[in-house]
Amino acid sequence: MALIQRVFSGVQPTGNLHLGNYLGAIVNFVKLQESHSCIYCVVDMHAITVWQEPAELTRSIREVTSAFLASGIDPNKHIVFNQSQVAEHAELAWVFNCVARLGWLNRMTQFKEKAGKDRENASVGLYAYPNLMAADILVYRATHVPVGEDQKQHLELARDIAQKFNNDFGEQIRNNGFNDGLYFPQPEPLITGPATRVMSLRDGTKKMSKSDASDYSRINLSDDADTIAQKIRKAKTDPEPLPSEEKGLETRPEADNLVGIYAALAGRTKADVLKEFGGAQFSSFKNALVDVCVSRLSPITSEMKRLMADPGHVDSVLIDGANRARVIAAETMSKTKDIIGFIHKR
Ligand code: AQP
Repeated sequence: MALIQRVFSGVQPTGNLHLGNYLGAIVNFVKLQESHSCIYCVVDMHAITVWQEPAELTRSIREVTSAFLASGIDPNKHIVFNQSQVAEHAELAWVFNCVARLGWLNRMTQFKEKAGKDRENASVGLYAYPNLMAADILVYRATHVPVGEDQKQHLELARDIAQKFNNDFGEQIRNNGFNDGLYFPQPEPLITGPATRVMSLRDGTKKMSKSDASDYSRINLSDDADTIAQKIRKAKTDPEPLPSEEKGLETRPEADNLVGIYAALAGRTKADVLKEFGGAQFSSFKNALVDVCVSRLSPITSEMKRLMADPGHVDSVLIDGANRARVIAAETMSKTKDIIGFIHKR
């Protein structure tokens, strides 16, 4: 049985959707629509691994969906839905809880960072998060996963889980018609573009993140032009003018980050941007960065606003997408049950 080249990726509805999520993930989601069959998911079950105010969670699910649509994801040609509507994600995640090894999860750096010193008080869900992520991808037997750099380790774990499942159940997989013994594919991470790791505007060594306490650390997709301008003007820099070549950015994380953001937004390379701005002071470069950022983001922000004012429409997109996703997920789960040896209604 040939595998379809299928893309899956998700974004958590945890508020403060930012430029890093947009450049590191959503821009690539949009591009991949031309070449692949794509499934884009608002991963609300991942969101609740840390506390979410219920009303705020509902709003954030609609906000991420609106960002997908406003950025150019086509929910008719592809699938857009929220994870909790397709129960098979949780079902397969349980199977993977029994495939993945504790030692594998103990190595996950994101859990260590997020649980911090108060590890005993972290939810079990936060710890098992990578197994659910593997299930999200593999319940569609997806082959390609566009993500930012920070998700690389979780993707490797998903590949290990797929491989162990295929090894553990090799005989049953063959008996179920998969002659090569490969039921789950090894999903390939797609970490592409000049902004796979957008850094904080306040500290060029820290990732731009939804949970950073300072709103000045990130540009939110909901920020208006004045707010964007203010945040970029206040962004941390160093006293030197911009270098003319990329190697001059090596020890200057803030300069590197701003040049990378400019390049990604303008669809240019960093080298090309430095050819134009090499020798310039940050004040003039920041003005140009404000212009490109506002012109690129403001149509998205205003379309998001329009969509957010029509929650009935957004919800109907999610329900329709979930109905189509469920068909694929149910088929995978049914075969998975056959392979494991569970009795179930076909
Ligand atoms: N700074 C970033 N640069 C590039 N890509 C990024 N992504 C996140 N931050 C950056 C990518 O965005 C996609 C969706 O991320 P997510 O919502 O699933 O969760 P996250 O990685 O936990 O996002 P944050 O903003 O970093 O949240 P917190 O503060 O909770 O840790 C993913 O593809 C991710 O790689």
